[in-house]
Amino acid sequence: MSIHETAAPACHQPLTLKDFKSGVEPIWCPGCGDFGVLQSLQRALAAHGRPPHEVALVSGIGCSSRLPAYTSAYGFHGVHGRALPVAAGLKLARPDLEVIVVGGDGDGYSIGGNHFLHACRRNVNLTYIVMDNRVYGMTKGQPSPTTEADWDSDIAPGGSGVQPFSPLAIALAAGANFVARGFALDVKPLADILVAAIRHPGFSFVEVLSPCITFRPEEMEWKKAVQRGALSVNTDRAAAMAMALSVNELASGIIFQGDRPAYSETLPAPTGLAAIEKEFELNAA
Ligand SMILES: Cc1ncc(C[n+]2csc(CCOP(=O)(O)OP(=O)(O)O)c2C)c(N)n1
Ligand code: SF4
Repeated sequence: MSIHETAAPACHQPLTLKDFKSGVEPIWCPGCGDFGVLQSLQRALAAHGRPPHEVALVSGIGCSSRLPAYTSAYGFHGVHGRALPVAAGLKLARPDLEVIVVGGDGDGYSIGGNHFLHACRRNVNLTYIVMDNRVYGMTKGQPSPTTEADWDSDIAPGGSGVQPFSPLAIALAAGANFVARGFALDVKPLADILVAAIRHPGFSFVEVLSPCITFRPEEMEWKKAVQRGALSVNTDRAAAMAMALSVNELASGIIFQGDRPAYSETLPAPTGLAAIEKEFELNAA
């Protein structure tokens, strides 16, 4: 365990993946990569050792954002693109909860892109998992900010012509304290990454390549193409950024573990309600 990790709290009963199942059957298309992410997260939560009632999963809208309903942890299925501010509020109000945010690339990088930047910058102690299938699955196949410029589809014939961005580079530039990429069908390695992300203080970002078998069946080729372990852990942000910009976009592993203090540790000491009221007092005279 590195000096930056928080220890898993002691738990009397060893937890298993089953403890994190809700009994609700996923309605994802058979073969959707999100099944792998669900299983990895359930494994990771069991390994982390906090019981379901101490965990809250927050999501936006999209196929991937349905994930909280499939676990026994608390869940909040909110508004498209707004999961991160909801989760930050929850974590600040209830620091005792393990708060994990999940969603898609459309949800997090497009409509929620602004929140993504500022969540990295604020560094509230959250774990953010993006199931990146490079498409809007739920709304039937529009290109997202990670879709290749020349991806040809009925909705964007010949491709959108817009270059995708690198979520890892953006997270690093904006200040995320832990950055990694996993592959949905590598369940065990992804679970290991998620445990490390959950235990790392501050804002942890895990980009997961999660194939959409319905609108992007060619992504099943990722099983062969993913470059496992091609990312290695940097503690220097500039070195991590150089790696993020130079490696293959299908490279997986942990790329950065930083030591920024989490937002709650950088707040000034509370002054109390009376002092705040005094500060805003209107002078009647
Ligand atoms: C404010 C708002 N705008 C648009 C939508 C329509 N909408 C629902 S899900 C979605 C995109 C889903 O794509 P993504 O987040 O990548 O998730 P996926 O379905 O691929 O898992 C959109 C545009 C919405 N529900 N609310
Ligand atoms: S449309 Fe794509 S992302 Fe949505 S459930 Fe089906 S395979 Fe998964």
